[in-house]
Amino acid sequence: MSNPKDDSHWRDPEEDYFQARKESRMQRKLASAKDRSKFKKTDQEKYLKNLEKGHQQKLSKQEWLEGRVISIMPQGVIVDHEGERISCVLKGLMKRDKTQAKNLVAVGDFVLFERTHEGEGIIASVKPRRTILSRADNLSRRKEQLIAVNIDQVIITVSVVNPPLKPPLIDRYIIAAHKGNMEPLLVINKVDLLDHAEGVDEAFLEQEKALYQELLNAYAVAGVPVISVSAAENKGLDALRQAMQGKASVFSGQSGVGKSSLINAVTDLNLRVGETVERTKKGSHTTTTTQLIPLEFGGWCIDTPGIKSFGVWDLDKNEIEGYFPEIHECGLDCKFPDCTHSHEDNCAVQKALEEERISLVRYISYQALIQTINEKHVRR
Ligand SMILES: Nc1nc2c(ncn2[C@@H]2O[C@H](COP(=O)(O)OP(=O)(O)O)[C@@H](O)[C@H]2O)c(=O)[nH]1
Ligand SMILES: [Mg+2]
Ligand SMILES: [Zn+2]
Repeated sequence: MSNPKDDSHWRDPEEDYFQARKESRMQRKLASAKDRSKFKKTDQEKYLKNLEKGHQQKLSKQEWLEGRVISIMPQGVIVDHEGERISCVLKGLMKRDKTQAKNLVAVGDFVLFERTHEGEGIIASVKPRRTILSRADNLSRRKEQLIAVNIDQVIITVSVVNPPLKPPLIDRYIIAAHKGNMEPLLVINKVDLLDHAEGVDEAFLEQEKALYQELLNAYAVAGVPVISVSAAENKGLDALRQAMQGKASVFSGQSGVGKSSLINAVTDLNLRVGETVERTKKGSHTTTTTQLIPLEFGGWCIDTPGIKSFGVWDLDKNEIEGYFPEIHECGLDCKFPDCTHSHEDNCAVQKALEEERISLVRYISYQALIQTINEKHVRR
């Protein structure tokens, strides 16, 4: 975690723009103040004195306080300042900065703010973000949506049986974590259901068990840590706590996998469980908001409301193989340097698949990602 007290990197989004405008305005005012035809001498001195005072006030930068954005609510941006909750608005000029119109501030941001009233303030600047978890905007896929920033690890939460494992989604989250400069951690929840699930088809259960085993092997090979847990039966929770200690983690994954249940189980919190997407006449919305929660054993965590689909923001076809290190490594032995590992002769990846040195699940997810990007390019 970077030190929030180190203010050498604070960026004022208005500074350059503001400074340039202000200087030229000041020069004009000084010039007109010096114009004897407009001012009597005493007025002139008074004016220059005031001007100087104003300038010094600007330099002293009032009383800036540091804080961290813990949630973004309709009524304001909630900032944690030494344990106190401050409801903040954004300084007007920040809002006009069109280049970052979306997500001017995000959960996890370190900000400088000015206190206006008891429990209220105005955010003036945002510290550069160390890590970013984002996704492609649901509708357009042309916009980046920030989920959380300055987070150390993405806890990719999945469940077995209900809802069942979805490997391609796991891989998309892993890529998003790496791209955003974070560590991925795969948490497989509801393992109790593998032993005794009621009303579940036997064949489906066997298939799910086999997939579960394959994922354990596949991610060991791919270098992604995996923890198997059961929030219902308190299994694996110590290992999860240990992995979260002293870090900021974001729980990501489909709704219903047990993110809120797991956070409740490792902390003494009481987040609402079973919260699903609500459908209204105006469309659907989730009742929960993304929130940064301080952990009593050290660190922070974020529970995210259900996301129906997850697309990796700004993913280039050429970088995909790099996120599948086991495929990339095998691919070095293919006959053709531009081998797509799909139909070519002497493809080392195909050979490794046959010999089960590469997981079929990871391979399918790799090909699916390439396919999605190919389709996107055709549509454009
Ligand atoms: N069998 C079983 N059910 C669980 C487990 N963890 C959570 N659930 C149930 O799964 C449902 C969804 O849990 P929730 O925490 O709201 O999931 P979220 O949408 O990811 O936050 C709830 O009905 C939970 O009781 C578990 O380890 N085993
Ligand atoms: Mg939840
Ligand atoms: Zn190949």
